[in-house]
Amino acid sequence: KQSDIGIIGLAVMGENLVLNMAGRGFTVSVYNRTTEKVTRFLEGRAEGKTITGAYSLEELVGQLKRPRMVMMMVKAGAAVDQLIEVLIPLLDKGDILIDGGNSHYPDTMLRTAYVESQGLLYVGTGVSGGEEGALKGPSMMPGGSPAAWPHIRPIFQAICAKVEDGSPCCDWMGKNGTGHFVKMIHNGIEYGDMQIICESYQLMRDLLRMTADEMHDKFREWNDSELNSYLIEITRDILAFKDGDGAPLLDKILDTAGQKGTGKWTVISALDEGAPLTLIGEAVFSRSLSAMKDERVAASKAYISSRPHFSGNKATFADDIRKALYAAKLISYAQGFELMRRAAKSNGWSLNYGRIALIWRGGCIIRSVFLGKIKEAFDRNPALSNLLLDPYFKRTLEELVPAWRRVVSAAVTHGIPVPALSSALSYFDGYTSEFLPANLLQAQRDYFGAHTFERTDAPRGQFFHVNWTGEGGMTASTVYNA
Ligand code: NBP
Repeated sequence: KQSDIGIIGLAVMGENLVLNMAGRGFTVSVYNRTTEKVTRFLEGRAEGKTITGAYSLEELVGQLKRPRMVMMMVKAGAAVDQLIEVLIPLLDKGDILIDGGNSHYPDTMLRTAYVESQGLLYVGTGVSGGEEGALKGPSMMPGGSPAAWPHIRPIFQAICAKVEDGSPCCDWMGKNGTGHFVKMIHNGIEYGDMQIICESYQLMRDLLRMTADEMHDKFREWNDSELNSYLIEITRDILAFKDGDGAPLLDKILDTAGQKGTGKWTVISALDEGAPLTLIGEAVFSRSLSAMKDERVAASKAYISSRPHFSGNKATFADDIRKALYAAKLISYAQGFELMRRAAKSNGWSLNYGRIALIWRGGCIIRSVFLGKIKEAFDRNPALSNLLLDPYFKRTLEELVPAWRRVVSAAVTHGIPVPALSSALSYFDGYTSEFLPANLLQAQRDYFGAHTFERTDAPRGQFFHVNWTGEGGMTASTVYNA
């Protein structure tokens, strides 16, 4: 009997995804480069399930129904290209190659074109939710050769997470790199959400001097509010977790953050697209600053700070922090969706933003009740240019802004760093400003480089140059946007 799908790579993600598929009634063939892992898996967690082992790629391909579906769950990068090269000659026209790893979307764009040129179909799919998601139902973001979707759909939509009404957290994102692009944005948003939660925690810990148990209670309350989400939930539980000696384990964890690069990719993409993704940018830089532990320790001794004590009402301020956190979250998602809109335009993709919000509602790290609000915003207006213009966002932000300003002001006066909460507020103030100081910027550019400017009293698109010093000529630069 032939298998429905073949999986290459039996590390944490591959193994759990295979068990998920088998649990949903699919037959799966598995292969791993280090073949002992195949035997170990078959004799262990896979025992008695509809899972067949293969000890070579030829054997794996020979075990599959047609059109064959081969899914790679291996380390992103060179391993994927090597496997593609070996697999192409083993597959036939119309067979489907799927990359379920965290590949960078420009790589997936190139691979899709290459694999399609060989007569095969290619899918790059984001899989989010870590180990538990892979086993119980991840959020899945496939994109690539459109003809592959009807074939992979029954399996993907069966194994993925579901929202309360049963809608699957998996849908077709679009052509070539869209799946991995949307997964990258998901990871960037994850960086932002984590950062604003961490800043809120620091404000409670260092400004309000709250204990871990008190903060645990706050996060528990917050998780029952519109902030209800996986990341708030795990933060609540982390704050309650005690070490062997009964003290909070969190207090003993070194404050240097690691990163694997997907946040950085998101910010690079924002810079390429000219999208102001300020909050996620600050989240990435904050991890970098945190990693400079030794320098920070030395600098903390060099600059003896005289941070004033907080003298306001703690309970009210803690609630202000909740509001600031929610406001910044609204901004972060508005910025993230804005980046998607721009990248879609420059790559010729048509992304369905409401569908993306729905897919992230379950299974993944950023799952939250709030994503339902984004889905509703795009249902109201699929062509919405910026989430801040949606009536729900507008009403909510107007309500939150006073508390948000109080939190950022107090953080600044008390010397508590809040790069994400404050940069999001500056973005909000900039986005909602009719006048920014870029008139001066344009004057400076014209002054030193004859870059020209538009005038408020002349039609847009008409460019002027002025001989500011009387010494320069009247020749304008042709590179207006330099
Ligand atoms: P890893 O990223 O640790 O990759 C290990 C797997 O890749 C092993 O099966 C290994 O085989 C295989 N492999 C390597 Br390394 N080089 C290979 C090559 N040249 N040819 C064939 N196989 C090769 O596994 P993971 O943590 O399960 O993640 C899998 C993918 O899913 C990654 O792209 C990851 O970024 C992504 N992802 C991970 C998570 C997570 O929470 N871990 C979440 C979402 C997405 P071997 O046994 O022979 O060394």
